[in-house]
Amino acid sequence: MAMMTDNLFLKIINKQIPAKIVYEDDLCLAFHDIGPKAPVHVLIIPKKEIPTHADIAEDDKLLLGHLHVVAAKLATQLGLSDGYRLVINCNERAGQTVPHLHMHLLGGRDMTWPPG
Ligand code: D5M
Repeated sequence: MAMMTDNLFLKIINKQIPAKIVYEDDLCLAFHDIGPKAPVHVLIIPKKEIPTHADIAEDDKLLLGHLHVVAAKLATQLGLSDGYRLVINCNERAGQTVPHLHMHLLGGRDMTWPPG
């Protein structure tokens, strides 16, 4: 699927469209994916507008670390202590469809490797 031209996730951050939010703070938001690929599939996004992983800058180090801390806490809260996967798709060839950096937190089933 092609990358959207519209930043849908900014609309979720600004509460212009609904989402099943599981965590929010000043820096990030986490909500259930609308098309879950596992029993648990949550997206963790920065509130800062960063289109893709390739756009991460030196100044974003603390923010990116924060997203990982939130992901680890959510994984525990959502019952994924036996295993989970974090995925960031970067650009269309890797499957990114929404032009706002997002980390997929997937779990609740056995995973295969390598991913498709
Ligand atoms: O992942 C983009 C993900 O965003 C994909 O798994 C579907 C999800 N998505 C799209 N629209 C919504 C809304 N409105 N709510 C929740 N989740 C949504 P990518 O890595 O870009 O393919």
